[in-house]
Amino acid sequence: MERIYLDNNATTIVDPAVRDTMEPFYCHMYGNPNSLHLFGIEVRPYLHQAMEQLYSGIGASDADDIIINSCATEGNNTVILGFYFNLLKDTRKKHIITTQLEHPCVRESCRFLERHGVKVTYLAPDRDGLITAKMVKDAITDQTALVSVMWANNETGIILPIEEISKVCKEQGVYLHSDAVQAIGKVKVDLQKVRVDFLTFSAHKFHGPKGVGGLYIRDGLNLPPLLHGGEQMGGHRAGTVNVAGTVAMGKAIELANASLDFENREVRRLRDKLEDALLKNADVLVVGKRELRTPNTLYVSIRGVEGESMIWDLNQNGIAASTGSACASESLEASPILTAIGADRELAHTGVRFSLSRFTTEKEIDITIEVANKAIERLRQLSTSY
Ligand code: 7TS
Repeated sequence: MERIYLDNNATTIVDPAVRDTMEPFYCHMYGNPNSLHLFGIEVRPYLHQAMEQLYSGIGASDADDIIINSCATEGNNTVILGFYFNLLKDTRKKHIITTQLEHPCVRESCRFLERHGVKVTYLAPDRDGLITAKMVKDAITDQTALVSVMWANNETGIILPIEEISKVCKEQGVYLHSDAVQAIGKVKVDLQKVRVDFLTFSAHKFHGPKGVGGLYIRDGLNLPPLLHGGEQMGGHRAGTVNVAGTVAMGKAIELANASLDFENREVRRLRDKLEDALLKNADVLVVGKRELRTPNTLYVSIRGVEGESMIWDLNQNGIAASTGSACASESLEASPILTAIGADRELAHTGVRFSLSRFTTEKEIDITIEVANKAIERLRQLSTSY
C-alpha cells in the first residue's frame, strides 16, 4: 500500500538537500563551535552562513538577534516566561493579550503565569476564525505588556492580520510576539515590512530536522534566558549549539522561501482540488475562507462523521491526516477552533485537517479523494445521528 502523508502541519519530511547539508556535521565536522581547536574553528563559517540565511529568510536586520534553540515550544516559553521576569513581575504592567487560537505552548505558558498573578486575555476569533487588529486594540489597557498572536493557525491555516496588529501594538506602546511556525514556507514572513518584536519558528515545519528552532528578538530588546549555563548564543540560551540542525535550518528556510511561488500555485491547486471534491458531499463545512488560509491547509468538518473515525479509515488506507493539532490529539475534547467559530457541538467533533507540502503529488490527492469519499459514505451509514 502506498503511504500518503497529509499531516505536514504536524511535521514535514526533511528535504533531501537539507539532509545532505547537515550530514558532514555528524560525520567529520563534529566539533563544538565554542572550542578553540581546529575542530571547533572549522564549523564556525558554516554556522555563520546559516545565520545569514536565517536573517535574510525572515528579513531581520544585523542589529536584531536570532537565538537558536530546540523548538518553537522552547521559543514561545522563552518569550512568555521571559516577559514575566523582565516586566510583569515587578511593575504595574501585569496583562498579556493572546488568542484562543494559539498552540498549547503559548496558551499553557500564559496559564502558568496566571497562577503567578498575571492577567491574561484570550481573544476569541470572529466567525471567520480571525482575530482583528480592532479586537487587540480594544483589549489593550495601560497594564498590557505583551500581545502574542500567531501568524497563521496550525489547525485551519487561517492567516492572521499581523501587519495591522503590529501597527496597533506600536501605536499603543505594547510589545508584540508572533508564533510564525505555520507561516514560514507558506506565506512571506518579512520583518522589514511587519514590525514584530519577538518571532518564533521551528525547522521541522518547513522541511528541516526536528529539534531545532529559532527566536527572533528585535534590536534593543532583551529577554532573560530560559536555560542558564554557558555563554552560547551570547548568553541568551545556554547549551551546546546544534550545529547540524542550525546549518540545516538555514538551508531549509532558503529553500522554503524559494518555494513560496510553487507553494502558492501548485500546493494551493492540489489543496483546492481536494477541498472542492470533499465539498461535493452534502453537509460538509470548510473552516476559513480560502483566500485567508495558508495554501497547504484544509480543515473540514463532515456532519455525521467523527473526526477520529475518519482518521482511522484514512489510516487504514495508508493516508495520514489529523483531527487537529497532534499535541492535543490525546484529549477527545471538541475542537476549540470549531467551538470558537460557533459550530454546534456535533460539528465540533468532526474536524479533520489535511495539510499538504511541496512534496505532495497529484496522484496522492486523487487517491485521498477516492478514499475519503468512500469513508464518508461508510461512516455516515453507521452514524446514529446522521
Ligand atoms: N506553534 C505552532 C503554531 C504549532 O503548530 C506547533 C506544532 C508548535 C508551536 C510547536 O512546535 P515545536 O517546534 O515545539 O514542535 N503544531 C503541531 C500541530 O499542529 N500538530 O502537531 C504539532
